Amino acid sequence: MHKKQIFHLILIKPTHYDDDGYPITWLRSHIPSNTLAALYGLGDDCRRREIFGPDVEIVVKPYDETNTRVRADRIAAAIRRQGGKALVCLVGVQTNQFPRAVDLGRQLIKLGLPVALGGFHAAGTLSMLPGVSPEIQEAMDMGISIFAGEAEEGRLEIVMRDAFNGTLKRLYRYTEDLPGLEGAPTPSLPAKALARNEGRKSSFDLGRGCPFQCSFCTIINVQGRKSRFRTADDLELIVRENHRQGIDSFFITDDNMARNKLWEQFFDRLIELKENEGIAVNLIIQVDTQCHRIPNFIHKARWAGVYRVFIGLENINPDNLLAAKKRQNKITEYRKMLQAWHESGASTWAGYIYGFPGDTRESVLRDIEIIKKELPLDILELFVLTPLPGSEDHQTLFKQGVWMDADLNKYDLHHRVVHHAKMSDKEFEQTYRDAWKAYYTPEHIETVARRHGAIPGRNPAEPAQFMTMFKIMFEAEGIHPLEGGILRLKYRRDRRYGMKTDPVGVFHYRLARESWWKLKIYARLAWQGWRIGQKVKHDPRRHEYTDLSLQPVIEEDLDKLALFAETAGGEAALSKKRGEDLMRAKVAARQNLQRLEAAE
Ligand code: B12
Ligand code: SF4
Repeated sequence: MHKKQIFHLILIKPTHYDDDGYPITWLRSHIPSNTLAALYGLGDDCRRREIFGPDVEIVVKPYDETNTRVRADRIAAAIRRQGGKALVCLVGVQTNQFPRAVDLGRQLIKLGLPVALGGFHAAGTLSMLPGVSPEIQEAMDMGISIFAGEAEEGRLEIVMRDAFNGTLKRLYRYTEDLPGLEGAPTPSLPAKALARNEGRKSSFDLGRGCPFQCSFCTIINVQGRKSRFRTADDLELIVRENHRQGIDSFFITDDNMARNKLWEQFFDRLIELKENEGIAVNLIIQVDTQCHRIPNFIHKARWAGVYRVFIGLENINPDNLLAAKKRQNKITEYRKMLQAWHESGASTWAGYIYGFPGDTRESVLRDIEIIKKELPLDILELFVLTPLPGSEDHQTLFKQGVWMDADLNKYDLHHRVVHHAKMSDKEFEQTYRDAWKAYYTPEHIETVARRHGAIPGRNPAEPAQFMTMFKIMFEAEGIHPLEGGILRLKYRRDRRYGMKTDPVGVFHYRLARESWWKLKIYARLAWQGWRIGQKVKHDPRRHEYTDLSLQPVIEEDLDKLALFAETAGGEAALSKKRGEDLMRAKVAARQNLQRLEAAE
């Protein structure tokens, strides 16, 4: 029988280096990469359509370096063994992953494999900066093909065809031409790859692009300000395909589900699948701070299966929000919005950006205390305000020639890469660490557990466990908790290009010492978190618990809250809100009068 030729499509989502230069890889990661899933879906579609004809079999293999050690030599050896042609794609490369991706590219090219690299760093830089930036030029000179833009509408196919014909271009630029998503091949990953994630979760996106203009954000300059969406049929297909593999838990990666104009159709379709066929899903979504004002949004989200929401709170100081052009965030709505989610039984996780020009050590630590006391929030994710290539902030600093750290590995929102206007570098970094510590105290973990314990049916041990995991990642692993996982893996030979490889004994001695030190922190904090959870769970009076953050929002009392009285611009925000409320009341009264007059 005629043997088919193989075309190997290798998809690698690179990780980035820790401060010692070792790739951050785990035995199990928390959430699968959506970019990897998106490209796997597109590659699989090319396989099904037999784009190289019936004599060529396309084999697609995904690697997520956050949960799998990537060995360039083994990949090359496997391809040699099976024969055929290949393309290695380094996918979804963010700025902080660019150095690692290039190091992998260097190894793969040396082994004779064609390599293409795409993702937010390439797309963001090429969209916002003049010409081609030096690190991208360097990668191209090394032989890596750079892809900037999105891969739908046949673009991955173009790159694959060029690789097949040995005519890969140095640069593929689609930044100005954003593809539609309706009916596009949907994100998916094989069950074997998903099994490397804790809890067998998968992820997908239902929309891309955002109409807002936050100056720190890269999304608008890469995915555009016009939103593009998948359809409810696409969603159903994704859910059914995954359900067949036993996967019913998903992270929908859209930056803001509440701004997706099809949100109701999506939720309705999921509710139908649940009620009519018993296909029930568990969902994590991202929303904005105004989502509770959309009639039925929270109710339907919960019914559809949403159990956790990521909220782009960003800051509680209106002056900071204004400086970042995040005008849509109204601190006057934060409490109502968080209460609405909390009462619905969902878990609330919010991002908080630190490092605005107006921030001081005192203001930041005070804000953390206000959040703890007045907002019913579970997880607070602190991020260092970072001029990410692709954002307006980065473009402005670049044009002004302001110093920005040249080490892209640090652009993980967990390191300082610029100087702050009011704090020294040392004070800035110390304040960041102290802000994390200030939120994740045992007392506050207990408070959050109690807030959940007061809701019938909620397990208070759950938030205590999550908060403890965040604390452990920060304190023991020294990384941002969003990059965390289960059991860190470290390999002597995988150290960052240009850093020395430690001799066998030295590396293992250091690893053993470090592991022992970490183990002690894990044990102490896990025990502490478990005890808090159990204490609240078994408290017979837990349903009676209440505190200021859970009290109904009474308009007249708003100015008593530190959220408005003590934050920069808080009072102005409150009086603006009252002005707007007054205007709305006046318009309503006028309309009412007109109606009455018309009736007479
Ligand atoms: C979901 C998400 C996460 C999830 C990731 C898990 C998951 N399920 O994917 C979580 C919450 C863990 C996360 C964490 C972080 N994230 Co994040 N995240 C996102 C988000 C919201 C969606 C990513 C996504 O799936 N996009 C859709 C995919 C399909 O688009 P894409 O990646 O661009 O890929 C397309 C094209 O680029 C192209 N393509 C990509 N690669 C290649 C390669 C080749 C060869 C080709 C041909 C094409 C191609 O094809 C794809 C399909 O069209 C984006 C914002 C956004 N809207 O994209 C931020 C974003 C990617 N994250 C960002 C950052 C900074 C981080 C963190 C460092 C922050 C932190 N400290 O938490 C960490 C890093 C963790 C890590 N190891 O990745 C930044 C990156 C900016 C930059 N220039 O670096 C973004 C853009 C948000 C922002 N702040 O501006 N993130
Ligand atoms: S930060 Fe969020 S709301 Fe702001 S522009 Fe980016 S995606 Fe839109």
